Amino acid sequence: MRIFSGIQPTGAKHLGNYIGAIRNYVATQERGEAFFCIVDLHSITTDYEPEELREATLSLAALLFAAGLDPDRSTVFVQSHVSAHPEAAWLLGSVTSFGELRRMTQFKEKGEQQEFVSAGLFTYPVLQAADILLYQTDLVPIGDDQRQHLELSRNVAERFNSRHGEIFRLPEALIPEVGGRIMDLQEPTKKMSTTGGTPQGTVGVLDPPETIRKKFKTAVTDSGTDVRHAPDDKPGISNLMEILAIVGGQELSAIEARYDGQGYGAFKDEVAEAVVAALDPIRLRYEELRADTAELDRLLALGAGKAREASAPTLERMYERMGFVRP
Ligand code: AQP
Repeated sequence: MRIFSGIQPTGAKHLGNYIGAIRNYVATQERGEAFFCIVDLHSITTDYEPEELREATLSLAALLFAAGLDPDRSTVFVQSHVSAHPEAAWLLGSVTSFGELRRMTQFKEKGEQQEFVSAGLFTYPVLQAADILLYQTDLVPIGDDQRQHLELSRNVAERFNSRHGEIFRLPEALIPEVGGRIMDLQEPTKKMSTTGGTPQGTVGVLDPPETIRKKFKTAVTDSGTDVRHAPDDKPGISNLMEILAIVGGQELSAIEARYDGQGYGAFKDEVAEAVVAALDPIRLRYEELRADTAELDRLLALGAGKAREASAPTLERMYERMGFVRP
């Protein structure tokens, strides 16, 4: 089975990225041939600083290895190192309609936050479809916010297959039932986010323990005192319960039963400690790995080589089927 997912080197990765995506990269690498891509070409679709992009790319590579991606098992690589991605995106643009891109909620939401709305922000989902389809992907571990983009990738693949003959496998999303959309701790009706969240409500994967504890202590809770999973009525508590369920390996019903009649205080402390226990070893490993830039360069060069080899046959078939004269 082929597994693929991409993650942007923008800003500090947060607990939502960890629970919704990175944790599941680590779990799925056991299930088949896995490709994890640091999608730097996606990061230039909104305002960014070139120097920060360079640092964020290496930092994210170190974080992915620190979280448990095994370079002997998984192919971890940088998108811009594999030119098949933008080439395939251009070709797929011919089977993607303006109308379907205009319907993408992420484009609408991010477009509203930008003074300058780039063409790249609009065509971003086509590049994402290319990322996924080039690897004949079966499974895409992602958070719930990427559901619509994955659906678009499937539609684009189907359209290409019906116009030019079967080339692409249709990928399935793997979205966690619990933890697929971690919410901001200060505004629990909004998802935890790099660009749209509150600083105090966004827990960084690399935050030191004291910062994590403070963020949970000040997390917004709901009226009442019962620890109950009811996302519509109690978004704050339900979000904290989902975090504990995932990082602490507990059932939501067991958490409800254990805190029956006890109020919020001890519960919030337990969530904070479970998150510290999950993230602190990652932060410590990250610091070691990030210090060795030469080793990171070596691992990324290895990943790029494997990714070029795996994606080349599909790109070649696309060109042939579309009628291009090949050199
Ligand atoms: N709040 C979240 N809960 C669960 N999963 C999430 N993901 C993102 N936010 C949450 C998942 O993380 C993966 C990588 O996302 P990305 O490359 O889009 O990284 P990002 O831009 O840093 O993520 P954000 O926070 O979503 O940025 P904004 O809001 O600025 O676009 C994806 O699989 C995503 O689903």
